[in-house]
Amino acid sequence: MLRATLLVTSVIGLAACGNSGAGVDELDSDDDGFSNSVDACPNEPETVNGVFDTDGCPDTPQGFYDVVRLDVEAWWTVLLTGQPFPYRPISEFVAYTTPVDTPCGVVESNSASYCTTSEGIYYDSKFLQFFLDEVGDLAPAFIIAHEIGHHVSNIFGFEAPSVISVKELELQADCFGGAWVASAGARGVLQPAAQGETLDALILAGDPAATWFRPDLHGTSDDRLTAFIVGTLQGTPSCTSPSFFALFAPPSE
Ligand SMILES: [Ca+2]
Ligand SMILES: [Ca+2]
Ligand SMILES: [Zn+2]
Repeated sequence: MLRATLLVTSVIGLAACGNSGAGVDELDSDDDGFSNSVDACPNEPETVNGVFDTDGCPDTPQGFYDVVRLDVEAWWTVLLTGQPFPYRPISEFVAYTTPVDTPCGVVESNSASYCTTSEGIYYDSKFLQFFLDEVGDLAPAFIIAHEIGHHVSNIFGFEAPSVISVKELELQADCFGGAWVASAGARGVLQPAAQGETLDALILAGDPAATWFRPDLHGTSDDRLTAFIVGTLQGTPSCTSPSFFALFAPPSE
């Protein structure tokens, strides 16, 4: 577990080279990493996200989620261009604060979910805010990438009943999410993992809280970390291969 965590941390550490920070000698009055010369808000520290935009002004969490969604979808679009199953965008990306009705039923509080019927994603904004505040920006970004990963599984035909198990779908979404995190890190579009922003927390983030901790549905933490690491190191094709599923114990009955 520890070795695996370190491995992934080093992958995400690649993002550090893309951070737009102040030079060593430049004045940064609000100490947000943007020197006054490039900071449109030199006395209001940038929060939420310092890499997707470079103005130095505080961003809204919603704006951050929207940018993550667009980046993940643009990334998939490029990856699947010319492939047998080209990417098609999700139909909607809906924030809620109290449970709302969707074509897949009423969504739960403190969750994020993908609905195959509508091909939409629904998330409790308090749920993402919790991870943003307590873990860091990588956590809600990963949750969004994981949910879009379910959409890609659907495009590929894995969501059809009894193609692969619910647990395998979850691990595949973790793998797809990991592949995006690695890509975002390499492209410098995601703030480097802050101290204390651990992969364990990432792996625990997302989907209905009531079922998240059930290893029979989602895999154990070790399974999820393994799936994430495979995605970060080997990219999306590895997430659909028989050797990927062979890494995990079959779902318990
Ligand atoms: Ca600044
Ligand atoms: Ca900004
Ligand atoms: Zn999921």
